[in-house]
Amino acid sequence: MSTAGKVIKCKAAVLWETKKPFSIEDIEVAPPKAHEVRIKMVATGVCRSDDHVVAGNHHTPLPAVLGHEGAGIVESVGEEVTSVKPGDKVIPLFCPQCGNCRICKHPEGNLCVKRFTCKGKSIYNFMCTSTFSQYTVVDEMAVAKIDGASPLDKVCLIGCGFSTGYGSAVKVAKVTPGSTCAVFGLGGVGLSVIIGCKTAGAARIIAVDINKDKFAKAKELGATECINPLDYSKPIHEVIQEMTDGGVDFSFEVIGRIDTMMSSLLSSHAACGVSVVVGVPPHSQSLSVNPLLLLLGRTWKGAIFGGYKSKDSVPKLVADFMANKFPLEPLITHVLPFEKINEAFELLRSGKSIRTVLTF
Ligand code: PAD
Ligand code: ZN
Ligand code: ZN
Repeated sequence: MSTAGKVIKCKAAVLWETKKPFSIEDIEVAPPKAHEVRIKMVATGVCRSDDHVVAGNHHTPLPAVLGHEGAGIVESVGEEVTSVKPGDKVIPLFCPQCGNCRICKHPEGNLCVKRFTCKGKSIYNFMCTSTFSQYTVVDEMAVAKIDGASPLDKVCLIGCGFSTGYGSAVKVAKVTPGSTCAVFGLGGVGLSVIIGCKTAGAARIIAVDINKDKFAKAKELGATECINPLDYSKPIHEVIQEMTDGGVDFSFEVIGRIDTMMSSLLSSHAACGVSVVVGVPPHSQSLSVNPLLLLLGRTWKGAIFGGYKSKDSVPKLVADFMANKFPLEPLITHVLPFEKINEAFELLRSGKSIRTVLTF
């Protein structure tokens, strides 16, 4: 029985207000309009950016269906959709690529400006994706077709955490062979930065976290040293400067805190270091910086989604995963049925999980 053209009633995890659990509700998902695609979700990761919304650190209109690290199968498409068809395996793109705006045409930029004008406050829309639902509708510019043989319960991480971390190392920082790196924060995104640094040939990768339980996995993925700021009486950037003859070549903040963004910046070498902001800071907090920190030659930058143009890059990243160029399995510590979404968030908050994949 075809569902195309009909409203689909299904289960979704609705966040009614901040600082409250999700509730699994019956929602109605409208058929895709022109240029839209309706997707049957198969798996979705749980990312700290979702939890920033629950915690009230990142504002989005509520009630909403969150989730932005998913993978699924196209159920039906609206008029004029040409890049995907029913039955295709796809990854929704929280950082869309319209292909026509100024940023999409820029050789490096990836924050398509069209996203800011798409859609209103509808309950099914968060970050253009809303993957915490059995079905979701996205714009065609926010969906990428991927290899039909790919395991959706793994490649969903390419929808956010993996690509964000890996791209931050290989594409944004452009880590060089033989270099020294420092990675602050060893969650799913930080560990993906480590995978990227290793792939790029870094000689030393210093992993920094206040939860020492994260160190074993960081070492497994390529960290050469692991340090806990709580073990030192002096600031951690001074420790790193001493370990590295003045600072690392590349540093990454992958936590989302103002203080660690400064520690990461100061850990990079004053004359040649590149420091990348990956973590999402709490809204309306800012840093004041002495320009001397940059005047001597440092570079300070940031990017979302690893600097990748999403629609072009996601299929290639999936192909690279299928060709064993990088692993995703070590990042997935838990797999739970979708209904246990609140358990997945508790695992993240308690530091016990890297990525939990929810399956539908
Ligand atoms: P996570 O919560 O799994 O990992 C964060 C890690 O940081 C944990 O291991 C913590 O123990 C550690 N940590 C916390 N506080 C400190 C501290 N003071 N010093 C050292 N370590 C600490 O998160 P994640 O890996 O899912 O995401 C990390 C950040 O990246 C988060 O802010 C998220 O919102 C952001 C993000 N950004 C993008 C992007 O496009 N830029 C995409 C996805 C996620
Ligand atoms: Zn994310
Ligand atoms: Zn665009």
